[in-house]
Amino acid sequence: MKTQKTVNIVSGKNIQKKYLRDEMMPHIFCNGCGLGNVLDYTLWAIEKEGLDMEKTVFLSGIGCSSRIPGYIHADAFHTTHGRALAFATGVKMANPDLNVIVFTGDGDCMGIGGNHFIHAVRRNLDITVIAVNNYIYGMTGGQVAPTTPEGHFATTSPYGNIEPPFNMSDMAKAAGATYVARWPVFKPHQPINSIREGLQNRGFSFIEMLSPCTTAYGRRNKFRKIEDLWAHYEENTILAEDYDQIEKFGTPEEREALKDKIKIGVFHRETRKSLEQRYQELLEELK
Ligand SMILES: Cc1ncc(C[n+]2csc(CCOP(=O)(O)OP(=O)(O)O)c2C)c(N)n1
Repeated sequence: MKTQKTVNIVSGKNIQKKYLRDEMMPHIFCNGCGLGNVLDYTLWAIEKEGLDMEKTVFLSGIGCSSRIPGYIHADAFHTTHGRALAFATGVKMANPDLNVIVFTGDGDCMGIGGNHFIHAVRRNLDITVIAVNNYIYGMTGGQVAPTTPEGHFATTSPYGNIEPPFNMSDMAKAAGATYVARWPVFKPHQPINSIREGLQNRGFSFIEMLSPCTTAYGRRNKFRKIEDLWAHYEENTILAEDYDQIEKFGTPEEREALKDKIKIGVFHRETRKSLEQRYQELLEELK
């Protein structure tokens, strides 16, 4: 059961007062980083859904993105690298009434945490995972990640990455997530709506946020100015429906122009019993 209280939306700046821990400021995020936006959008989604913060717990692994729960005035587990989903499984199974929200990075989720990820998804645990994809290991200074695009530069790929990257949302869908969406951070409404849908979904919800890392990724990849990196996301993302239309009906030039484009949107919605629902049913049956 999702626990909700009466929705009484607070106005603009008050959202920060209501949900953020003053004592944690100033935050650690660099200028031009998208993590503040991810945090803001999550708070708006929580506010609009009227989630009871006494019944909400945040978990994260290790990385810049995994620092997000530390700023929120709520219970949280800052766990070990890649293991947030293992801890989240324990929290949700032990106390199915809690709203469980996980923040993870592309390295945390798809690198060291890859195995935990596919199994948590397969089980359709009722949690909302906000995976921040910045194409790099940000916190440790810019090593290549499992999501770094081919040819892009990192401290450990100084001549360009020669490995094909994982597509996080495709992985989530293939492993069995019941809600999957990807959005860049430069606009608020679609990510907020997706986080809301994720919170409503009784199952594994995966929201991939494409977020610029100016310090570790941008300056190594010819985006020396913050605005250039943000513009890159705006220019190179395309709604999945539009992509598919062009692929089917576009001219050869239009199809060629799709080559480096990143699909965004809601990729998957499905209704399937969650792990703790099935577990409760089994307990009833065995009684
Ligand atoms: C077991 C273990 N291995 C390695 C590290 C070092 N480490 C800390 S953060 C990090 C990368 C995090 O990258 P990502 O999940 O993409 O998060 P970002 O900082 O980019 O948000 C690594 C390798 C660690 N803390 N623990």
